[in-house]
Amino acid sequence: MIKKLFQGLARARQRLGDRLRRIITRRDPQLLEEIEEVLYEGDLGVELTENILEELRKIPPEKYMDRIKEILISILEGVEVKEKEGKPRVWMFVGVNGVGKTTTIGKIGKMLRKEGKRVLFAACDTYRTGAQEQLKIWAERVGADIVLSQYGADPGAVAFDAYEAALHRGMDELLIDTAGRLHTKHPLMEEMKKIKRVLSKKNPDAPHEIVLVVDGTTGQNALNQAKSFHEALGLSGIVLTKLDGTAKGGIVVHVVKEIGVPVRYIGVGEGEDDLIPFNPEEFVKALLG
Ligand SMILES: Nc1nc2c(ncn2[C@@H]2O[C@H](COP(=O)(O)OP(=O)(O)O)[C@@H](O)[C@H]2O)c(=O)[nH]1
Ligand SMILES: [Mg+2]
Repeated sequence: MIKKLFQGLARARQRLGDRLRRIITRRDPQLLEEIEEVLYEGDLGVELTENILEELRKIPPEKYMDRIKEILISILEGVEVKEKEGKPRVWMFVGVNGVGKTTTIGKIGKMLRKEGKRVLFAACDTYRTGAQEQLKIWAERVGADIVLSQYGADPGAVAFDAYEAALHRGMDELLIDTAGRLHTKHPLMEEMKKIKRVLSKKNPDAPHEIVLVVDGTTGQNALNQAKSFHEALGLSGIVLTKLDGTAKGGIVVHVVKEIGVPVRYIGVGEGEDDLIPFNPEEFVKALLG
């Protein structure tokens, strides 16, 4: 896992950690300004960049790297993961088109199956062509059950039926896939709120998890999506995907700092094992080297 994380973040590390180390070793007179530029370009955001610089001004350059690591780790550790119990535990996955929701459900399904859990997938993306089949393939691959639906069906009704089925079949985990775009006049957020409402009516604790999936390669866009989904739904966690092959790994820290929602997993590839449970310290080490 650690090796996979290190490989996945190679480009982000080049852009952030390796550059910082080079600059700090050179000890140019403009050292702090150069660091500022690298941090900013590393997608950490203006405010965090300023905070870090303020801290660096108080210490000698040989301590810079360690201090930057400490600051990033403390931000990432500063948000608490609150896991709710439930049988089934209901997870709703949200996010715009193409960010990796369906793939992430497949990968998390596999992890849960490895823990011996009974897993049901609910295909509530009733909009996108192929969405149902795509989730079905994942279900077969990882040994999960699945509730399918008709294209154009009401996603709230499908989620409700899937919840009933999960209860009836004694499932441990229900993972609900949703659409990133809709055919109805309903805006996406309203539809997502409706699914949430339908589930809570059945059980006030459900959905136990509302997980936003965002594409890490989109930088600032990922942050904006996190803001609006959190406002609308109250997220319990975030998954950042596609961190393999992007230099924008720093966005993870920026999102956590701005939104205050924990990152739970990161995606580092398209395969079924390319999902890594998020660990602040390991992540920062992989990002900065
Ligand atoms: N490189 C990479 N590709 C990913 C990752 N997660 C998902 N993808 C790919 O992104 C594309 C869209 O994924 P999909 O799950 O269909 O997104 P959805 O529309 O949000 O359900 C697919 O080609 C996935 O294989 C990841 O962590 N890394
Ligand atoms: Mg999908």
